[in-house]
Amino acid sequence: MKLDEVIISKAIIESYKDKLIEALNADVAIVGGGPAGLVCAYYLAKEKYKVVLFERKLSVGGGMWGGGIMFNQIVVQEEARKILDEFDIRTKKYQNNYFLADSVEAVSTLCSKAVKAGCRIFNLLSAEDVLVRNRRICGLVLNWTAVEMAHLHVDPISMRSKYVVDATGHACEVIKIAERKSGVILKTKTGKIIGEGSMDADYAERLTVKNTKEACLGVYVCGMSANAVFGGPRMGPIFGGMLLSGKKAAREIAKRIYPLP
Ligand code: 48F
Repeated sequence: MKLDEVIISKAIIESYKDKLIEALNADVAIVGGGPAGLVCAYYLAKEKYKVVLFERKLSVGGGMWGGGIMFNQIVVQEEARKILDEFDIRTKKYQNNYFLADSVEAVSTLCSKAVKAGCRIFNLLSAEDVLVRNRRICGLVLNWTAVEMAHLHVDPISMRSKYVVDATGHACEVIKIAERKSGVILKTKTGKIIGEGSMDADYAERLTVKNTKEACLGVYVCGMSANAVFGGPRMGPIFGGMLLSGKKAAREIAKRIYPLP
């Protein structure tokens, strides 16, 4: 049978439209498809919560692809290696408490498992604003990244969710928007974004997990954005804290939404 270009186009447009409409009401909307966001998405989707993830770039994976200085190997500590085991990502012991993984295997597997668990991932869509009702964040305002890049004057669309997760890494973009535009007081010491500090891998790894919590009503921070918002150093190319943080965010949010049967 001969292939018809118009049928190919219709198939893509119709199915994408259905997928996007379905995503406009979710339990959890995750912004950012780096390691923290993908892990959070996987654990929530596995428990059958309705999770959607919006990623600005063409590919998910954030800063994980490039390992350290583009050497595509990542390091994780013992505690986080268990998460890589759960995902079936192979690790190799370097020395006590230092395990190596191939960053390409890590990203592609985190992504594959999150999608297969039921998370809908939308790449090329950026969160440019939040929905706020009664000082609680209850959704996102989205636009095509291409619109943003070309500075086109095109209005966005909106989606609603019970919780939003800011997994945007160093930029902590969702919280930045919430702080700047919606006047919410953050649950930090100052009520504002504290900001990220210089490198201290050991402390930063522990703090990332501790800082993974609700930063303002309706928004959890996880991964590097947790340290950027609550204040904490950066950690460089060790990724255990990102994985542990994503898992913690999923667990905490699940407890607060509703118990599943
Ligand atoms: O930066 P990123 O990988 O965040 P993470 O999961 O992990 C941090 C590490 O990669 C590394 C580190 C630890 O070793 O310090 O930096 O916390 O992924 C964040 C993703 O969010 C996307 C961005 O393109 C990236 O893929 N992103 C950022 N802002 C937006 C966004 C936005 N407004 N809308 C959609 N996606």
